[in-house]
Amino acid sequence: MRLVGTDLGSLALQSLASDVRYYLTQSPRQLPSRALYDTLGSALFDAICQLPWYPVTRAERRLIDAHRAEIFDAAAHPDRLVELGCGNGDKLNLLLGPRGVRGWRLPRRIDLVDVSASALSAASRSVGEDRDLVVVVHEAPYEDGLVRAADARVPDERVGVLFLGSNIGNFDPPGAAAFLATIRRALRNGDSLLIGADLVKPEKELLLAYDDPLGVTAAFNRNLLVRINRELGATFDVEGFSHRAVWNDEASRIEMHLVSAHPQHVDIPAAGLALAFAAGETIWTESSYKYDTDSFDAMLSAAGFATARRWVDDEGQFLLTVARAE
Ligand code: AVJ
Repeated sequence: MRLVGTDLGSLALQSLASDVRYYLTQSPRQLPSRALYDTLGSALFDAICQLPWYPVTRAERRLIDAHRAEIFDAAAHPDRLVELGCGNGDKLNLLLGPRGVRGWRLPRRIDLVDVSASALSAASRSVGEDRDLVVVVHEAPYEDGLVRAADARVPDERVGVLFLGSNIGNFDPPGAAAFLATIRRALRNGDSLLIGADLVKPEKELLLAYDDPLGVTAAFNRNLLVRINRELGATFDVEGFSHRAVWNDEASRIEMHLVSAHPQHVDIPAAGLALAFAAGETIWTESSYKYDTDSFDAMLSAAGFATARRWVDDEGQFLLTVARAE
C-alpha cells in the first residue's frame, strides 16, 4: 500500500476554538459533536461500539458481512472509495473482505476522511495492510474531505462514497438533506453511496444505548470538556457537569447534553470567552436522529439518489442502503 496525507494539527486547533466560540454562545449553549473525537474521545467511542447496550455498530457490521458481494454489485464495483467519518476503519475492513481472496475485485484507491488524527492513522494502517491499494487520508470535516477526494478524481473512474455508522444521524433533517445533496453534487451519474442509518426503536432501548450502565457514554460526552480544558486552556469543572441523554420523540432524535450541577464561571482563553453557567444549565453536545425506512428512502431520492438495494437486520435495528447517483 501507499499512504498519502497532510498534517493539519494547528488548523484543527483553530477550528476547535472557532467552533467553541460560535456554538457555546448560542442559546441554548451547544458544542458540535465532531469535537467529541480527540484521541481519548475516539477510544471511548470505540468502547461504546462494544457495549451490549449499543446495537448500532453490531447491527451494521452483520449487514455488511452478510451482503458484501451484493453491496459491491449494487454499487457497480467502484474504482475508488471515499469514506466519510471512517473512524478506526473496522467497517471498511469488513466491507473489503478477507485479505488475499482471489477473484474479488477491489477498488484501487481509498480516500479516508475523518476529524480524528488517531482514528485516521489506525484506519489507514489496517485498511492498507496486505492489500494492493492506495490509501489517502484527509484530516478534515466531511465536506472539505469530500471536495479534496473528488478533486483528485481521474476521468472514467467510478466512485463509491461510504457514509456508515449512522453518522448521518448527527445532522438535523434540513442539514441531512443539504449534506446528501452536497455528496450528490460531488458525484457523477453511475457513482454510488453506501449509507447506514439507525432505525427508531423503543425509547427504553435508545436511552440505554446513550446512557449505558458502565458510564462509557457519559465519559465520552464529558471528555469534550476535558479536551477543551487541555487544548484551549479552559477551566471547566469537569466533575461539575453530568451526562444526560434524552429521547425527543417529536424530532425523532436522541440528544446528549452536559448539565452543570452548580453555578460556575468558565474561562476559555484560546476562544476568548468568559462564561457564567447557572445551576442546571445545559450544553447540547449531540443529536442522533433515528429513521424509518420509507422516510430515509424519500430523503435519498430528494437528494438525487435512487435506492439500488437496501437491507434491514432481523431485529429491525438498522438500515443499510446502496443508492445510485442518477
Ligand atoms: C457515531 C454519531 C453514529 O450517534 O450513535 C454514540 C455517536 N454518541 N454514543 C451515534 C454516539 C453517543 C454515534 N455516531
